[in-house]
Amino acid sequence: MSENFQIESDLIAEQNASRATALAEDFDYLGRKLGRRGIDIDAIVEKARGLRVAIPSWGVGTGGTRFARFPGPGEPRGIYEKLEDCATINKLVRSTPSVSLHIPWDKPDDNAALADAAKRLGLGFDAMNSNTFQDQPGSENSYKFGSLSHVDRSVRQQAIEHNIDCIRIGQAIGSKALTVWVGDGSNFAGQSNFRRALERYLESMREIYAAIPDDWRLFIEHKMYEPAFYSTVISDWGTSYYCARELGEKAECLVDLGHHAPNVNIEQIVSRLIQFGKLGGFHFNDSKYGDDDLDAGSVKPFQLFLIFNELVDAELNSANGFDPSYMLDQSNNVTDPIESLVMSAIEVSRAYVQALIVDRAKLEDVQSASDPIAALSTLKEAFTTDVSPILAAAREREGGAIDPISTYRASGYRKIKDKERPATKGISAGIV
Ligand code: RM4
Ligand code: MN
Ligand code: MN
Repeated sequence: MSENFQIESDLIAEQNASRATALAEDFDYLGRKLGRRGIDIDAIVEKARGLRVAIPSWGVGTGGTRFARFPGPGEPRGIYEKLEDCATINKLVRSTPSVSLHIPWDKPDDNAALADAAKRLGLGFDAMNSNTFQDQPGSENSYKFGSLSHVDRSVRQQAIEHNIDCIRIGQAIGSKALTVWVGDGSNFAGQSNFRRALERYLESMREIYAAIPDDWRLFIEHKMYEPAFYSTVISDWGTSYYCARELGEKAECLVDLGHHAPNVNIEQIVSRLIQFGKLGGFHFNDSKYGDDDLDAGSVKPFQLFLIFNELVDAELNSANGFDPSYMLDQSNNVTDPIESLVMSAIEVSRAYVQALIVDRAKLEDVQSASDPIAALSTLKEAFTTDVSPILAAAREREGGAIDPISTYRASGYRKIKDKERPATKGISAGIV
């Protein structure tokens, strides 16, 4: 694998050199502007350097819809090539050093070899993702009518064992969490007994929880609909919170931004989960209608900022046990997935930095004075500040690119990978 093409640090340095003067000017200007508000720009850059967001192994493949998939050139043909692409994203943005594996889509043949390969590329492993929403070739039982909540004990057992398998693989490669999302639910009124289905789910999750190592976390990911369209077993954050509480301390709730009822106030849900000590993490993406899996920050950047406003508030108030884990969960259907993931990682950092520069003392004052206009303008002052120079400086100080997309394009990476990775029949990278 080592002889495969990688973007060299020299190219990044050369590309950065041509942008250094402009960045210095913009940084200087922003530094003075923030200085007038009593904010030290370098302290913000340091915080931005510390932000981490994981890349899902399936995200670097081109995704598709129910109708079609349009594969792009040079797609990764297996987990090792996916790791190469993840490493490329990290080289450019430096905030994505870990990969979240999906089992069985990216099940390693050899755990130790995979862990080694990742290490050589400067990567580690984030949460493991189990899959009991599809039947796997050769498996005895079908998930057509559910998995962890299925009426038949033997189907539940198979789903439980699969999750425990994911934990074992994760332990071998250095992961510290398991994310469980189930497609369980119903398509017709009366098809399922809501209460019993949840009882069965919990009973199964108790067995999985018992296999969670002490230094691990178990994330419960809720989703209101799809693939079940009448009801889902873990439909919302309330159900997720109830289950996490029932299971115990290591269980927490994971918020995927596309998994809610339309127009729901997600930032308030985030605040509630923080307050109740159960916010485990995020799957970032954006949407217009449902679980669209569009690029983070591409449709509703203000919402992303408001979510980070809650996260930063918790960070500054050292909320109890607050340590959420971040991942991008997108389906990149019409773009080069590397470019989409680079942009999305930057948008997540942007929302974080914008939230860091909110004048919190002022916000509290105007809240106490019941002054909604002043409250909104306090938030807007931060949201409308162009923090790009901070993001660029943070990347550069970490060895990344000032302009990641241009640098990526200048490297010719995709064209070279197209030659290196002749298409094999039946690649089904990404979400289909
Ligand atoms: C689901 C959910 C899960 C992801 C699958 C592919 O809607 O977001 O996190 O693993 O899609
Ligand atoms: Mn998700
Ligand atoms: Mn989803």
